[in-house]
Amino acid sequence: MERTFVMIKPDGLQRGLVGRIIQRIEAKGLKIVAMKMRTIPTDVAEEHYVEHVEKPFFKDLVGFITSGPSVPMVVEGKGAIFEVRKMNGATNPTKAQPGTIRGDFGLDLGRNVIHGSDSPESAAREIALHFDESELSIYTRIDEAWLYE
Ligand code: IDP
Ligand code: MG
Repeated sequence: MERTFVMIKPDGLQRGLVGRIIQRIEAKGLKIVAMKMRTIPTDVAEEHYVEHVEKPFFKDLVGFITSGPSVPMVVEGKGAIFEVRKMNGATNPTKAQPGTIRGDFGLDLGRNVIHGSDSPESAAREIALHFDESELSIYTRIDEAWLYE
């Protein structure tokens, strides 16, 4: 089953949104197979956002993402990568639709509450960067038969 890397950013945690965000992921039918709370070290943040290394906002982005605890997770399900991106909404919360996490909970481009991988390649890279294989739990959710054929 498809997997994606999702992370509630430090603003989401500080603002007490962790529970509501996890609730949306669970209610969608997506399965959380790994989750922890961790302040992301600078070298990991730089590697995570390596595609943006030349951008003017890179330093601020890394500074922000390492500024306090985040909640990284691995989420599994049919079309998980696309479904999470859709639930997260547009990168800029002022452009994100109501009903999306960023549209409902954010106001600032740099503080947009949540991250989701943008492709299968990014998902595999980000999962390996933030988790050891041993941290993933393989299990069947009791509602799975009611989610998919
Ligand atoms: P994404 O998170 O929707 O995939 P990306 O373009 O990959 O968006 O950018 C990564 C993160 O960098 C965004 O989530 C946002 O927090 C931040 N970011 C993107 N563009 C800007 C910008 O122009 N100024 C400041 N921060 C930005
Ligand atoms: Mg991105």
